Amino acid sequence: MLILVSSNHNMNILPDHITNKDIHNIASRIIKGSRITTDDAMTLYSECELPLLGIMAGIMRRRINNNYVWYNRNFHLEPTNICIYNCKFCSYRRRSGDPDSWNYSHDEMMEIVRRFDKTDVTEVHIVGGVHPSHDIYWYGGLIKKIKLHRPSLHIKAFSAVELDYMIKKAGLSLEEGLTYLKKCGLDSIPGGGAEIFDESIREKICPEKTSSERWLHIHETSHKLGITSNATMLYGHLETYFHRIDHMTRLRDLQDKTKGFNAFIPLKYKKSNNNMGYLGEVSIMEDLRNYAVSRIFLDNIPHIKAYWPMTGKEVAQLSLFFGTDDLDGTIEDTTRIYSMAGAEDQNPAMSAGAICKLVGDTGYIPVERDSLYIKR
Ligand code: V47
Ligand code: SF4
Repeated sequence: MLILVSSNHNMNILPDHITNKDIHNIASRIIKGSRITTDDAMTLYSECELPLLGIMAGIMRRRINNNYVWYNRNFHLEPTNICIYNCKFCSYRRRSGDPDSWNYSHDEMMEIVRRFDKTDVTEVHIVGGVHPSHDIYWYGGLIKKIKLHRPSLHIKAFSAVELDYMIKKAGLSLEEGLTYLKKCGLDSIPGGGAEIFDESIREKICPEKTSSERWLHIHETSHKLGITSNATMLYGHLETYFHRIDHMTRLRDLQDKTKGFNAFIPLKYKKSNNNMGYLGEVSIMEDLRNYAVSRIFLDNIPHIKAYWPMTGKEVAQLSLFFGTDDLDGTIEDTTRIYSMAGAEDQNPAMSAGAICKLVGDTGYIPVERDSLYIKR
């Protein structure tokens, strides 16, 4: 028997053949609604059968998100792929002058924004390389123009790495820089640049980049200023389960303090066209395991996002049975980050109707949201 309700109303979700006492114990705590520890997370990662992980993550996702799967109508704006850094996993960055590099002017980007004028997109996601010549006033000017043109468009912009550079370059404190951008029209911050927080792994894969401590401090400061954000985790490269749990622990601790994270987005390392390709990629089973453990562990972050341009549509759909509840958005073929890293969808775009069908086929209920997860 798979599911049985005992006389003391403590549901036993374990198949009879699971005899691991630790897993029994963790499952009963998940059912009761208690938080799992870092040791529990290690046990789940390394010893728990995948179907059972899916059941436990399903209990968590229903508690937090009912049977809903959230999506929005959005497009990306990627100002440049020229970057002062050279992260080893990055397939996107180019040197200035490279024929594959781009560096759009404000006018060119406003042209992209205007392309969506007659459509019902609600969000623009702006992220790109860290260009040495662009300062906070250049970025502030851009988002002011977008807001002036379309005030209702939510601007989710600039990874903590871009923010770090532009704010330092201007000689401003974090509070001053973020307050200035908020006044220009910044509504929320995406989750990029987190990679993996463990300093020894970070040193190997992106040594020059904003430190983990600074990344967390930027998000903490933005939360204090009322700017909510997302958090990512790049996995499937040199890190071990220990490093993933450390990463999520730092996020869970910060979220306990600020409650400013909307979503957690695990990003699987993709091997094409970068300097770490020799590592290959982890399996889809590993993706599902990782989604499930993150849903169970991060009990205080409301949404776990399956970013379909990275996973592919089918894995995103499957992940809904392993704790994810958010599929990001329609994207409108406006991002290059994952196509350049070898994602199967080279022109990522999905209509709202196609997203609803993809979700509906699983039995979950698709819900269109705004950028702050309010039903539209
Ligand atoms: O920080 C770069 C990742 C991130 C590769 O907040 C790679 O809603 C895998 O942050 N393989 C940027 N990943 C994208 C990002 C993001 C994406 C979707 C939604 C949101 C959100 C944020 O892309 C980088 C890095 O972790 N990345 N190269 C690669 N080869
Ligand atoms: Fe630059 Fe971002 Fe690529 Fe790193 S991941 S090289 S910061 S564009």
